[in-house]
Amino acid sequence: MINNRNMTNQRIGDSAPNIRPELKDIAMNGSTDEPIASPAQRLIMFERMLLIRRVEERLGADFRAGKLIAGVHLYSGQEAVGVGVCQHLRESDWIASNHRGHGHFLAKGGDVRAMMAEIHAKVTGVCKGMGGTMHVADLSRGILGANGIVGGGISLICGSAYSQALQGAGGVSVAFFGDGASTQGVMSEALNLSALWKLPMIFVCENNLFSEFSRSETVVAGRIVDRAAAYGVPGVQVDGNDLDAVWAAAAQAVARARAGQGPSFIEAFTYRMAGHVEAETGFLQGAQYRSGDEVQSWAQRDPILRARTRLLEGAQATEAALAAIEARVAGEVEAAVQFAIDSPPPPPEQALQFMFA
Ligand SMILES: Cc1ncc(C[n+]2csc(CCOP(=O)(O)OP(=O)(O)O)c2C)c(N)n1
Repeated sequence: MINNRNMTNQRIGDSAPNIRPELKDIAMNGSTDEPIASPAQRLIMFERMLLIRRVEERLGADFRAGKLIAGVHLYSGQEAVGVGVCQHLRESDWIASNHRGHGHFLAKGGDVRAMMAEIHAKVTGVCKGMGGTMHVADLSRGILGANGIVGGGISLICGSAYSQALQGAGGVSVAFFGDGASTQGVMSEALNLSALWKLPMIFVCENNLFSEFSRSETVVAGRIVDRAAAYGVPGVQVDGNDLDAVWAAAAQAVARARAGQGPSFIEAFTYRMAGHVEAETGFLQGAQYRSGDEVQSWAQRDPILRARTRLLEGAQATEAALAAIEARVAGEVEAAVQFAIDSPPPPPEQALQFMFA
């Protein structure tokens, strides 16, 4: 049962020790009448999160081995946000992403082989090898794409939400962006317009506590979610490493958008387990911007391990069933990498094919 009255100034989460005080606060204020994902949905989401993690791990390893043509911004650690939100979306709904876009692409149902080939700049890639890691897009599945312009996806999603509002068919548009992007002017413009025109838009801020190598508190003034309140847009803060909490918050936001009640804002606290970009060790030259202890403390709150434990504790899956999923995902990733390696690069004449209309 979806309860929209929880959308204002609510905090949804699970008990979570060893975390920052404000997250503990969020974790302790869970409402009791949240909607709950079914066991079948939880299993689907577990598999999707695992696929994202294994893809990102493989891309990181392949980058370090010199097998990729560009640095990749990995989504490891943040999987519960993309998956918990996208589980509510239809293929015809739209999402827009940021530079950390592989996870959003896969969470929305993008094809892993076509994404892998795109990242390897092969003609079989989802953008024919012309876009690469920061432009994985598939319009046929409602994926407007990753985006190298911080905050760029927020304005794109405003446009798709406007078209959905005109169509009146209950479509929803979701913008995923980081805490750093929330400081861009475009977020205020989008909040204003979407509130004014009651657009079916959901702002999902993945607050992973860093903007590149700067801690969020040195870049962002105040609480990000409070910016939504200034425009009368209901907002929630959630523990973004808690799949159930993200799923519950997204259930309410999506229902509100489909019912024509306007935009919602979700600020999901999470942590990126990888570097800002896989190439960073080269240009940081040994400089540290976060401690090993901090990374370790977040590893203990791994969203995939937490989802796995809950499935087992709730008797919703057996070890054998989860092991079968893990083996299937490993095979899928291996097949995607092989597909990318075996595919040819784009032919030279393609370079001009998509330049002019
Ligand atoms: C308009 C713009 N400004 C600056 C950059 C450089 N830049 C790339 S990623 C990034 C940090 C973004 O931080 P955040 O939005 O929190 O996302 P995260 O990397 O933490 O996922 C910056 C400043 C850019 N790509 N585009």
